Parts: sequence; structure tokens; C-alpha cells
Amino acid sequence: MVTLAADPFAFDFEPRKTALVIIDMQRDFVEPGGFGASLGNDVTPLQAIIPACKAVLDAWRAVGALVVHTREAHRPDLADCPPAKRERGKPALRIGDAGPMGRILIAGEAGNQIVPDLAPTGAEIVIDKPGKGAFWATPLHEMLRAAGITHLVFMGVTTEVCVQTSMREANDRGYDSLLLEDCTESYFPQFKLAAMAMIRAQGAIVGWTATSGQFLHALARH
Ligand code: TIU
Repeated sequence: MVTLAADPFAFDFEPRKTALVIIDMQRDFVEPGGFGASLGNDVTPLQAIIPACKAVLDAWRAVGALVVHTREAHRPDLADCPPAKRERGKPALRIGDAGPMGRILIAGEAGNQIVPDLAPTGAEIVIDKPGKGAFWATPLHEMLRAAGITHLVFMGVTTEVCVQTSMREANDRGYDSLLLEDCTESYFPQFKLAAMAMIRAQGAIVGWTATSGQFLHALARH
């Protein structure tokens, strides 16, 4: 059992019953020319978390525990993209349009690939999800249950959109979830802070937060 000093109180987990879930660290969100940039955002703050994510991923791989990567991805025919999602806002490029890294948010395109530093190995689970949450319209819950997983450690982008939605979905399915504070980022710093506060409020109503340093320290003592 690993006991981690976390907020709002200690987060205890068995690594063999815990999955590291890395949300949407794909080029669409962290590189210029992708979906995030097409929405008018500066993507550079998101790139800054890659080294911290890599350190946690390397440590978790050394433990030999389960890794899940997600990508926000739609089918090339957009059959899994509600028109409301495609038409929302006034993006420079809409989902499915041709951009500098291929078609925006479409499975198989260059922009849909996870950034090289965090690229999945063949043994790791990769979930393509059509929504913001990792559980909706995906086999993730069944795969985690089959693997005996009860606890989830989250990293990725963006904190208040796909990460928070996925943590809320996980919470309603009975998982205990931890978010690594310096391994997640938003295009809006105030939203990151607010999302983390909402997650750990009311006695961990959605989950816990801790820094990657606290997590790595606890894992090393395990
Ligand atoms: N992955 C994810 O968070 N998808 C988004 O669309 N995020 C935004 O912040 N727009």
C-alpha cells in the first residue's frame, strides 16, 4: 500500500489496483495548428507539463502498473461527432477540417497522435473518446474492471474540460481518483485552480490532488 500526502487528506492506493490515466496529451491540444489553437488558445503553457508527466510515466512504468492513454478523436466520417459539438463557437478550423497537422480531432491524423515524449508502448491501453469524458461511449470502465482497478491517477489536458469530466465520470463509477497538480494544465490558469479546488472540496467530493513530487516520493518509498 502506498500512502500519499495529498489534499484534502491522505490518498492510499495499491499500485496493482491503480491505473495511471493520461488524458488527451495529443498534438491537437499542445501544438500550434491543432484544435486547441483553432479555438483561439495559446498552447505553450500546456507544453510545459510534458517533462513532469514523463517523469511520472517513467516511474509508473518501472512499477509495472497499468497505463491508460486517451485521445479526443472522431471517426473520419464524423458519425460520432454531434453537430452541436462541431458547430459550437467560432473556431478557425472546425472538427474534421483540414489543418496543418491533418484533419482536426480525427483518428489517425498526425495531430491526433500523443506527443512523442509520452507515446504509448504496445502494452498500454489507448482509448479514443468522442466526448470530453474518458468513459462516455468507450470501453474504459469494462477494461478497468476486468483488470481489478479501483484507483486512478490522472494527468493531462485540459484540467477543467476533459480531465475534470473524466474524473467526475470515474467518481460516479466508484473509483478513487487523484489528480497530479503539475501534470495537468488549462488554457486558463484560473480555471485550473478552480477545477482543482472543486475536485478536492467537501472532503474529496470528486477526488484528491497532489504534486508529482509528492507522488514520486511516496512511490519510491513503496
Ligand atoms: N481534451 C480536452 O480538454 N478537450 C478540449 O476541448 N479542451 C479545451 O479546453 N477546449
